[in-house]
Amino acid sequence: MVKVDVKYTKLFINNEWVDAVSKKTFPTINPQDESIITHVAEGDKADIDIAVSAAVKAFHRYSEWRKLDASQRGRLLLKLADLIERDVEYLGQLETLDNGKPVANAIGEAGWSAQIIRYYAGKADKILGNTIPADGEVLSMTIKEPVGVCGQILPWNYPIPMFVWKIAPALAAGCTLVIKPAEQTPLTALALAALVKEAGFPPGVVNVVPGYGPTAGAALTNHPRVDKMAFTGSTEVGRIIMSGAPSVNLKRVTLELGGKSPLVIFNDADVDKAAEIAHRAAFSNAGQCCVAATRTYVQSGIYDAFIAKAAEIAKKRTVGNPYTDVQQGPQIDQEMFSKVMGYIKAGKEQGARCVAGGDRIGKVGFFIQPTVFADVKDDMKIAREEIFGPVQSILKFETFDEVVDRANDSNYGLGAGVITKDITVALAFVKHVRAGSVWVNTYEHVTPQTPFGGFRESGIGREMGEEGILQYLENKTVTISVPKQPT
Ligand code: TXE
Repeated sequence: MVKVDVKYTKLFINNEWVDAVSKKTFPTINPQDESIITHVAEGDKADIDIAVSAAVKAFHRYSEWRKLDASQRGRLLLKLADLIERDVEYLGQLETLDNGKPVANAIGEAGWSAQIIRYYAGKADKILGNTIPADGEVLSMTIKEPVGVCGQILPWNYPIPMFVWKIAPALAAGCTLVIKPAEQTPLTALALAALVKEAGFPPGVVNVVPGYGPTAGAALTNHPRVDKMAFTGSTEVGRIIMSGAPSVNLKRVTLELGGKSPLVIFNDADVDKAAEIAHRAAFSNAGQCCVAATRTYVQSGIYDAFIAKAAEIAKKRTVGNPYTDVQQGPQIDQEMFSKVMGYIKAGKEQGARCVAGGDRIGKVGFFIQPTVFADVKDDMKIAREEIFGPVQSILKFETFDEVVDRANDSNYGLGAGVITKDITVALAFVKHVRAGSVWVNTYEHVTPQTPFGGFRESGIGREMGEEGILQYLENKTVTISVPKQPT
């Protein structure tokens, strides 16, 4: 077992490390062996109130933060990116301890996060308004201003990238933040908070309050001084935030929620390549990925060959100690482990054909075999509900129209993919599928430059790219009297 030094376990408010007002702490668990890594200060309403006050003060019009030039905000973000890169190995190892993902992936995600920060650093002084040829004797223009104090609630599946997706556009825009990391993975958020301070962000601009959802998360959501909530997590909690947050003060809400994304493979695809893409699309991050392609539709002409290949790849997938060279670590916690095992049981009971995996691995730690179900029918639970584990469901189809209808028959609409050599079929699929991201002959290619988010119950708003920063800006229309002819 690798020894990782856990340096920060307190709340981060006003650039200081403080205990919770209640002095309470909660344990964070190592999913590899179910041991307690450490105890972390447990924020609650009282702590959220203090953190929001700090963020409100930091947003005051004469605060150090508000008086910075936009380009200086960009420079602070660039410094933060450099510090993340400096500590990339440590951050990755800490992430693996808390989350269980393979350390190479965790380090890769930390490095990628630095790139995301750089993208938004460059945007800080390129936030442009318009001049508008308005009717009348006026000059009109728009100014884009930061939305204000933002609450950001994070999930546990990609703790470092999720922290960065949230803070980078918000800070480039000039907002101040209170962040609640997921209770399963508070450690890297706190390590990143230390880097925020080291980079030179003024006190109160970024505050991190670990704690539980119904307490700290709800207090943030319902706080009247919070101007906007950004949330990534389950559709169930997304609904709570959507109904709760605006009812207090009409705060803005953006949501990145669950999915049941279809990947459609046509007869003309290279079976081996398609099976590899589909495998990564279903199993990356142990299937704990909002955009995981959990409905693999395969056309009848290549169906049997595809299943044989999909099962072969899944059986070769290496699962184990995430500090070693494996492709998959444990699931995040006991609850998710039990939930995923329940779906595997349901798949078997409802008559899907299990062609790989189907069981847990070992007796300690939340490890699950990469599992492939063939002959899945549209009404089975494993075809309809988000499993969030290493389970691939393969369904057979005959025609284009049939598969598009079936792909769209979901309340979700996060991602979709198509694999074909026929550009006409690919573009028709792009046009007709209802999803926020559509990939052609690839999958889950997500970049800082491209917006990400969902249709329907997969979310509201977009993160990343130009759209990502717009979610943290308000539009101010300015109209100035300018006579057409001076008197
Ligand atoms: O999510 P929750 P959980 C999906 C996935 C998974 C399911 C449940 O299907 O099986 O959600 O996972 C905070 N007010 N995704 O239970 O509960 C919570 O503390 C305010 C998809 O982990 O939504 C945490 O910080 N906040 C997903 C965050 O919400 C509340 C990633 C997410 O937790 C709250 C994770 C409340 N009442 C799970 N209750 C994705 N889109 O990538 C909880 N929270």
